[in-house]
Amino acid sequence: MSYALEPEQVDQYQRDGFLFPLEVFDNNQVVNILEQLEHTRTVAREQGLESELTQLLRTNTHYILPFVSELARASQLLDRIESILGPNILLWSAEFFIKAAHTDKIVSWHQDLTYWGLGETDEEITAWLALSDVNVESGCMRFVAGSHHQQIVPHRDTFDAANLLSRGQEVAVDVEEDDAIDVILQPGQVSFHHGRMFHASGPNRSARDRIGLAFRFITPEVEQSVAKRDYAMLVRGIDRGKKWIHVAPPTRLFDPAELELHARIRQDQFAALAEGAEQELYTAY
Ligand SMILES: O=C(O)CCC(=O)C(=O)O
Repeated sequence: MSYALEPEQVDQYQRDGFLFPLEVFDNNQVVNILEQLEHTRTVAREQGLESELTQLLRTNTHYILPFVSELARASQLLDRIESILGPNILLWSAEFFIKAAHTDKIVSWHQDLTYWGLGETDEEITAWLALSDVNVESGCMRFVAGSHHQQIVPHRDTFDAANLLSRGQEVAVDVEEDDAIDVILQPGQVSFHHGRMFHASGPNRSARDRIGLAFRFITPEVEQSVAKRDYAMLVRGIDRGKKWIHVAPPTRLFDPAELELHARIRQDQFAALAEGAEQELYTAY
């Protein structure tokens, strides 16, 4: 069975820079994913990794959490990604965006590609998986339709501690907030967005955690132009190029060698993320 997008959905993505809601995982699968996340927390506690857990969950989780790398390879997800990126697909990052119940944490207006060193490419797409009810009250993302047709606009760093982004970065241009679209998702649904999409999200005023898992897919043609080297996991097709260091899926939760590699990757990618920053970054993206 193919989960490929309809041509009209591809057109819609090209026109608007986003597409949602896509029914990707069912309720049982969501329950299973949340159990795996809970198990991850338990094991982190047992292994003395609790203080690092927020950071570990925020960046490149596909290199250390087997269930995340498996989810990324689900045909329900990849068939749809292939409709946009073509047959050869790399997973560059997988990141949990968790806003605890009644929290002021926000994400300011930004374009993802600004600090990744991947240029202005059209060959990067985020698939954001909702693992809880994601709505205005719980701090859903907001998109500005068509904003991906612009190049990367100047951003300024705010280093606001309430911001989930590394530099509290925000676009230094006016955003037509009244025209923004609320990305309301049920658990198991996914939204796609383009790497130059203007997007943001507000605080979680609800009584439950708002949990999202963002997968960043690229094609092998995308290039890292700031960091000396960069890494990705081939999840479909082939990559005959030499632009990416391929990393195999993790073998078990928090394997010491895989944790070491995860730290090295983060350090290598840091050059791109930190370029031009005037303060230390407090999260990775
Ligand atoms: O989860 C959020 O609220 C923001 C996520 C985001 O900015 C992204 O996935 O690019």
